[in-house]
Amino acid sequence: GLADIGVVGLAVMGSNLARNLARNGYTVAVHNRTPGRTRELLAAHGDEGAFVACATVPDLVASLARPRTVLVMVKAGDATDAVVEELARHLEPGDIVVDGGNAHFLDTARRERDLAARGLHLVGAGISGGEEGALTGPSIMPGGSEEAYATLGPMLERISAHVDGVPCCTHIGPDGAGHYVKMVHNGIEYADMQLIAEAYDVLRQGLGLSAPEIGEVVAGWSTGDLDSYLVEITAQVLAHVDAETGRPFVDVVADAAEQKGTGRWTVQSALDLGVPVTGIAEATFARALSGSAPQRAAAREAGLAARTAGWDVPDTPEGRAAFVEDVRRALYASKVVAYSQGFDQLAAASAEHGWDIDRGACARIWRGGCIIRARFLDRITQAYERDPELELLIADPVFAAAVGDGVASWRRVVAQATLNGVPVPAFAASLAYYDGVRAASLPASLIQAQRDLFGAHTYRRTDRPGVFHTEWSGDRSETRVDA
Ligand code: 2AM
Repeated sequence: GLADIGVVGLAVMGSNLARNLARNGYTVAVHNRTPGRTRELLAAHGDEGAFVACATVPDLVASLARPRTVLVMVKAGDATDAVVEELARHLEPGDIVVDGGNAHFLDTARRERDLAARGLHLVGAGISGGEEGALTGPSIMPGGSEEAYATLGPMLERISAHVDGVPCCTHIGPDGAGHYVKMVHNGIEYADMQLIAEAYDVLRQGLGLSAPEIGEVVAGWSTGDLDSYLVEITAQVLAHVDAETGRPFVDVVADAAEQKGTGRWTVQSALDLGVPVTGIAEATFARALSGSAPQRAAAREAGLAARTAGWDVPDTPEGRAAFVEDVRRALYASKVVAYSQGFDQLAAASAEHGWDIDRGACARIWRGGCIIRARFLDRITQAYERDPELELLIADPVFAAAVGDGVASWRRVVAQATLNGVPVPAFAASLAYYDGVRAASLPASLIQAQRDLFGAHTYRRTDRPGVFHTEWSGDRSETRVDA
């Protein structure tokens, strides 16, 4: 019979998704530019299900049932354009091309327009979960048309992770919406990782704990609010000992974090939308700072030193336990703020592009399969069920109470870290955001006055309506300029 779906690009992600589809009973046509990879896949895993090896794109297209559905898993950028274009030349109206790579959402929107003009569907699908998730059940964020989702959705939902029997896959919205949500997912992942790293650093420097000791503390966090994949793997990493030196593994890993770009894209888009995603931005910048070897060397050589105040932690079991609990609460509060900011960005992008993104559904499909999977995403889904138009996640009663409970701890941790020269950019930025967004008044009044003085940019008044300008270089009289 004809194949249910084709997979083009059989590097690890493509191969594992093809295997996942085959293991779920689909007949999968597979093709790779270099035929060796196709042969290897069939030799190693051909017995897991029904595969149809295809030497060429026309062979692949000929082997598929209609409407034909082809999942493209090649490098983002030029390779995706080349493969999508070759497929488009051989497909027929109504057929569906799925880009499962990490494309920029604007590229996805462009490709969708190009294919739509030829009667074809392009679906940009964000896929999270790494190699393991691709094989056993990832979180999948498909964009594209309703019509394409009707054919594609059931297959993707079946191979996705499931939590409480609910698939971690839903139709996100038209054109680039799926890749956009995946991008913000990755941005949130940057923030989450940075926050955990800051908690580790504070425990290490504040209490003098070793990496394995902190690993035990972090493992204990898995039973509470912080229960998540990232916390779980952090405990594993911190417990790991380097075989060669016998030292804790994190002590032999170079402290220069790399990035592939989705965090940067998230922040770039947030700047365009005017959404303050300070947790994600600080996490992205922290990676950049860590990798700025010449600047770090120059700062060390210049002797830029912290004049530290000393840690205010009673050297008793109770005092140390209280400090650990402060760090745990600071981490949770910062994390809630970082997620709140990310969901704010989703709302702004959805409004800007007319995508109608359901934020509760995004939280729901992130509960399993993906890197930020966590128990607390259930609470986010519930918050958006209570109020689908929720203006601010931390204004939801449950989250407002949770953050409120942690705020004293949060302030103590940021203050102590700052007094002792330990950088906590994401903790501090999240706390500053919290204080900014809840403030009854902000010094933005002074900014507006400054802008009016140097650029006649005008201002509004607190006591009456209208737009005003003061003649700063003249008699300082005020005129209403909107009348
Ligand atoms: P290859 O095995 O022939 O290199 C990840 O690099 C995947 O993308 C691989 O399957 C790779 O195929 C594929 N790929 C990269 N560039 C490509 C291109 N221009 N055309 C087709 N496949 C490409």
